[in-house]
Amino acid sequence: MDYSLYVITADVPKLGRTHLDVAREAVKGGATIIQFREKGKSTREVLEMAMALHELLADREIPLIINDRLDIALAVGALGVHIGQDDMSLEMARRILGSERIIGVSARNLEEAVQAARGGADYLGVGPIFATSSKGDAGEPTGLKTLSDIKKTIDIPIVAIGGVSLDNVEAIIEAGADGVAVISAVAFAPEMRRASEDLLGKIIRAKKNKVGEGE
Ligand code: TZP
Ligand code: MG
Repeated sequence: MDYSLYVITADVPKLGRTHLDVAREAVKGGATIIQFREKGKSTREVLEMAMALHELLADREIPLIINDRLDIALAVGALGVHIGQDDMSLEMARRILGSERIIGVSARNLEEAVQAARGGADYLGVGPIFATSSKGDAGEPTGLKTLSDIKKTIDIPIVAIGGVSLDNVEAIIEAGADGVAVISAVAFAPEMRRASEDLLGKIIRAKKNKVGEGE
C-alpha cells in the first residue's frame, strides 16, 4: 500500500463539488488512496455514494477506505475502513472484517498509537498534526514531535492528518509520516487535480531526501 497522498472526500456544495468530483480529480492528480467520509446523510445516500466511488476507483486500482461504516465497506466491497477512538473497537472491527481488509485507526498521542498497533491496526492516522477547521472535535494539535515519537516507537505505516498543506507537507514527511491525509488542501482547492499533483510532488521529494539521509 502506498499511503503517500491519502485524500479524504467531502461534499462541498458552495463549490458545486460532490464526493465523486473530489475523488475523480484527486486521482487524476495522483492520490494514492481515497477515503470516503460522510457523516450527515442517510444510509441509503451514503451507500449510493460509496457504490459510485467504488466503481470509479476499482477501474483505476486505487484503494477505497470507508470512514467509520463497516456495513458500507462490506456492502460495496471497499478495501477497508478507518475508525476513530469513539467508533467501533478495533477488536470488534477486525472480527467483523477479517484479516483481508485494511483497518486504519486514529491516534492522537503515543498511547493511542501503541494500543492500536498492538491491537492489529494496519495503519495509523495521527493527528490533528496542525490546527484544522475540517473537524470540530479534532482536539488540540499534536505537532511534529508527537508524530516523530510515534514513528520511532511503532512500525506500521503512519498517515499524518489535520491542517496539512503545501507549506508543511515536506516537514511532516521529514518528521516520519509515510503519507498525509487531507481534506481541505484538495477538496477546497481552486484546482483539485493541480493541488493533488503539487502535494504528491513535494511528498515524493521529501521521501527521496529521507532515503538520501539514510533514514
Ligand atoms: N481527523 C483529524 S483532523 C481531520 C480529521 C478527519 C480533518 C482534516 O482535514 P483538513 O482539512 O485536511 O485539515
Ligand atoms: Mg470516525
